[in-house]
Amino acid sequence: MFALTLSTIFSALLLSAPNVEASAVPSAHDRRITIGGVLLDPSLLIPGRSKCNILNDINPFVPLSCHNTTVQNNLCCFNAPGGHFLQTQFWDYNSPVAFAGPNNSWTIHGLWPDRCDQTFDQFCAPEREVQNITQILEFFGENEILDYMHTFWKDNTGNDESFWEHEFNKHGTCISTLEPQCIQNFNNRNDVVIYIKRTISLFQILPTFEFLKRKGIVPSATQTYPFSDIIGVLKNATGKTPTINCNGRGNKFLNELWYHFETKGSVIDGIFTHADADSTSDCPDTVWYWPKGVPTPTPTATTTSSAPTATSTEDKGTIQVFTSSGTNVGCILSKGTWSQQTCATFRPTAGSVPGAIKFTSSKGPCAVDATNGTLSCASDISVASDFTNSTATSGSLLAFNDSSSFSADVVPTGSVQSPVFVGGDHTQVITLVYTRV
Ligand SMILES: *C1O[C@H](CO)[C@@H](O)[C@H](O)[C@H]1NC(C)=O
Ligand SMILES: *[C@@H]1O[C@H](CO)[C@@H](O)[C@H](O)[C@H]1NC(C)=O
Ligand SMILES: *[C@@H]1O[C@H](CO)[C@@H](O)[C@H](O)[C@H]1NC(C)=O
Ligand SMILES: *[C@@H]1O[C@H](CO)[C@@H](O)[C@H](O)[C@H]1NC(C)=O
Ligand SMILES: *[C@@H]1O[C@H](CO)[C@@H](O)[C@H](O)[C@H]1NC(C)=O
Ligand SMILES: *[C@@H]1O[C@H](CO)[C@@H](O)[C@H](O)[C@H]1NC(C)=O
Ligand SMILES: *[C@@H]1O[C@H](CO)[C@@H](O)[C@H](O)[C@H]1NC(C)=O
Repeated sequence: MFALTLSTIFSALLLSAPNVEASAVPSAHDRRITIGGVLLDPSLLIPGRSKCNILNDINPFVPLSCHNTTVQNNLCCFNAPGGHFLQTQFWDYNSPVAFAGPNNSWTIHGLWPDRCDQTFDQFCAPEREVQNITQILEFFGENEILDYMHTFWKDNTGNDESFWEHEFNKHGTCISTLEPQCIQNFNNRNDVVIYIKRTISLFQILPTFEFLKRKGIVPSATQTYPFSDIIGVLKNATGKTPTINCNGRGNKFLNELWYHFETKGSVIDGIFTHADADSTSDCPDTVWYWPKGVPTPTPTATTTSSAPTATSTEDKGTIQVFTSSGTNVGCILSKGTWSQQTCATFRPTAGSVPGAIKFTSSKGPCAVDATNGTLSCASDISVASDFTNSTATSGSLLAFNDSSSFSADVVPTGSVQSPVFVGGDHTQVITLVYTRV
């Protein structure tokens, strides 16, 4: 009775809703209204309910998250302190094609709750962290969602499962309305499924590739775009300005996009409203929207050339460091440490097995220390370690012992040098990309 009435109201509120069959109408507990919203695919129905009075979500006197003027006591029905949400997306032009996702779609990064003051919490509940998202989804029979995630929620080093775990463990555990005591029928970690489905359903109403394409902005290796056009189109599509981050040479390549929201009620079954950004874009006035699967220009190439990397007779290059968010932060110094200082030059030579490579810097051969697992290059190293690589569009993604995850304790700034460990056990998980110069 209740549900029927509400579905009717909500269907009426959904803008540009196509003719919808009854079965595709979301239940009252899965309603979600956004500007330009579309009805959800039935496979995105949320396996859980909040304990909130759903009428609160449409009550104009109930505040939006981050807009309350009095203290809100029920944080199961009001997102706080993380009340500003970001649905974050990647344009992984720079990743190995197999890990970059479809060439005609941006891919999902995650759903992040920021505080209302531009800061954010992370890893809020170690006891709720999971290492089995694939099993959880399989347990719930969500094989379609799993397939979808392997297409659209891509880790740029190929470790999709650990990327999803990272997103839930770091960000999902900080959403107050998603805590187990807030879920009416909490069971078998349906909080994880809810996080995933809410993220995907927001992503689906934010088809960045389509938004841009409709205005004639498509990936190109020959033409740059005014950044104001890109941001203008996306602002027109959602009513609010997103945050866009660029990377690559000259920081000119579109790479990441954050759409901002505030909420009424729970992330489980409340309302998401587009919101102003809490951070500014870092792109220059003119940007590349570079096609996936096409090598980026070499440093000497002119901006109109898309010529692939020239093969020099004497191979040498830098080892660039990418953080788990896909951002290029500094590179490896000649001693093998990570820093934001001037990059060292490395010379690759054939490894001891086919497909492997070794590196030497000005300090000497590079090897992984057998006792503590750190990377170092020094003249007293007699045997350089073998690394393997997968060919990326603009370099080689390095792996040691079959893992492309490396890690460090801190992201270095200024003159700080962070030791680099093999494997992803330290706080800052990074990937290393050899880039020929
Ligand atoms: C990485 O591997 C590819 C294919 O195995 C190879 O062509 C390329 O030269 C390698 N990169 C380096 C730096 O050796
Ligand atoms: C809004 O609610 C949160 C959560 O109760 C509280 O911490 C914050 O102080 C409130 N803001 C205002 C302006 O009262
Ligand atoms: C994506 O790849 C397909 C197949 O290679 C190609 O036909 C299509 O033009 C590409 N689309 C874009 C947007 O680059
Ligand atoms: C996943 O891991 C969690 C926490 O370790 C556990 O409670 C849950 O039973 C596991 N689920 C499945 C389907 O394996
Ligand atoms: C955004 O919409 C306004 C108003 O319709 C229009 O004038 C403007 O050209 C649009 N901007 C872009 C970049 O599409
Ligand atoms: C790792 O071991 C090497 C060789 O003993 C040492 O030089 C280096 O400082 C160690 N690094 C760390 C981070 O412990
Ligand atoms: C390589 O990985 C395996 C399994 O993960 C591990 O047992 C082994 O110690 C690693 N080898 C080195 C040299 O790190």
